[in-house]
Amino acid sequence: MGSRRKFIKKLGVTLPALSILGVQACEAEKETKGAVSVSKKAIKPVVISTWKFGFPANEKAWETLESGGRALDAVESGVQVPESDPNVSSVGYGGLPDRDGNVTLDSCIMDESGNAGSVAFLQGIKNPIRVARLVMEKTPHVMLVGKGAQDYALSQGFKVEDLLTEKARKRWEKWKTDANYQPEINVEDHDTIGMVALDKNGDLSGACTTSGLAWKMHGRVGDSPIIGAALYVDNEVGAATATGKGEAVIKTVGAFLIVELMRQGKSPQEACEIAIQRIIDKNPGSKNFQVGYLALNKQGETGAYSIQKGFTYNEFNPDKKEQNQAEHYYETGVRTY
Ligand code: SD4
Repeated sequence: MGSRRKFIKKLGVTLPALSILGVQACEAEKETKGAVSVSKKAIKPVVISTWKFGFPANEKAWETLESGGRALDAVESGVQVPESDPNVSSVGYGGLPDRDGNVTLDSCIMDESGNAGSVAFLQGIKNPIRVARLVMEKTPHVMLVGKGAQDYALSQGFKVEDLLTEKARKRWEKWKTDANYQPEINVEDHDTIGMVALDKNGDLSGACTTSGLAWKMHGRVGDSPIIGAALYVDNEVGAATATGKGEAVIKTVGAFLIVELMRQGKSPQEACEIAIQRIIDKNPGSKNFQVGYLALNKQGETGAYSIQKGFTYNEFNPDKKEQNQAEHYYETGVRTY
C-alpha cells in the first residue's frame, strides 16, 4: 500500500467517498498534517440554469456563490430575476395565462440536507420561489397548492398582485380567436427556469419556477413544483433540473432518475442523455415536443441534453460565464452507456 493509500486509510474514508465530497485526495493530503481536515480549496462553485433568461439569473446567483454564500440562497435569489421580470412570459409576473386567463404558478426548491418546499397552482404572488422556501423552512409540509398556498403566502406578508400583464393578456386574447392548444417547442420566452448550484462549501441546492404551459387547462400543474420530476438534489451525489413538457418529465420522474444514474457512476452528461432516451422510449411515434435536462454533480461537472434543437443553458464557474446550446437527441441519436 503506497503512502497515499495509507493516508487515505487513516482518514477512514474510501477514495470514492473523498471524490464524492468533491475533494481531490491529493488536496486533502496536502492540507492534512496531524488533524484530519478536508480541504475546501478544491471546491469551485458552479451554477447552471435553463434558457436565455437564465443568464441574468446566473449573474444574480453568482454574487452569492462568489462571496462564499450558500447554494440555497444563490438559487433562490437567481430565479427571482425572471420571476420578477414582466418581459419573461413563462415565469412569475408576466407569465402567459391558462386558457381561462389565469396566471398560475408552480415552483419548488431543495437544499443540501434534502429539505424540500413547493407551491403549485399559486395565483397572485409574484415570487413563488420565496413561498416555496418558506413552506420548506417554516411548515411541517413539502407542498402547498392553490388557495391554501396563497393564504399561506399572505400570512407571511406577501401581497396579492395582478400578474397578468397587458402584453400577456393581448397574447391570450389572440390565442382565444382559434383556441388551438398546441404547446410550442422551444419558444425561448415560454419556458421554465431551473437552476442548480454547488457552493464553496461543497453543498448543492436547486430551484425551479414557472407559469407552466401557456393555455393549459385551469388547474393543470406541471413538473416544475414536483420534487423528483423537475428538480432533485442529493448532496452526496448531485442535482438535476428539467424544462419542457412537464407531463413527460413527471411520468419518468426525470430529475430523480438523473441523480440516481449519477449515483450509479454516470457522468452528468450521460445521465441527462439516458433520461431523455427514457422519454423517447416511452413516447414512440410522438416526439414533437421538447424536454431539456441539466445536471451537476458533487465534483462540479455538468451535463445538458434535450430532445429537440434549441435548448439554451447557462453555466458559470470561476473560469467561465457561458451561454451554450445543449446537444440534442435529433443531433446525436442514441448513445449507449
Ligand atoms: C411545465 N415544464 O409546466 C413546464 C413548462 C416548461 O417549456 O418548461 N415549458 O410543464
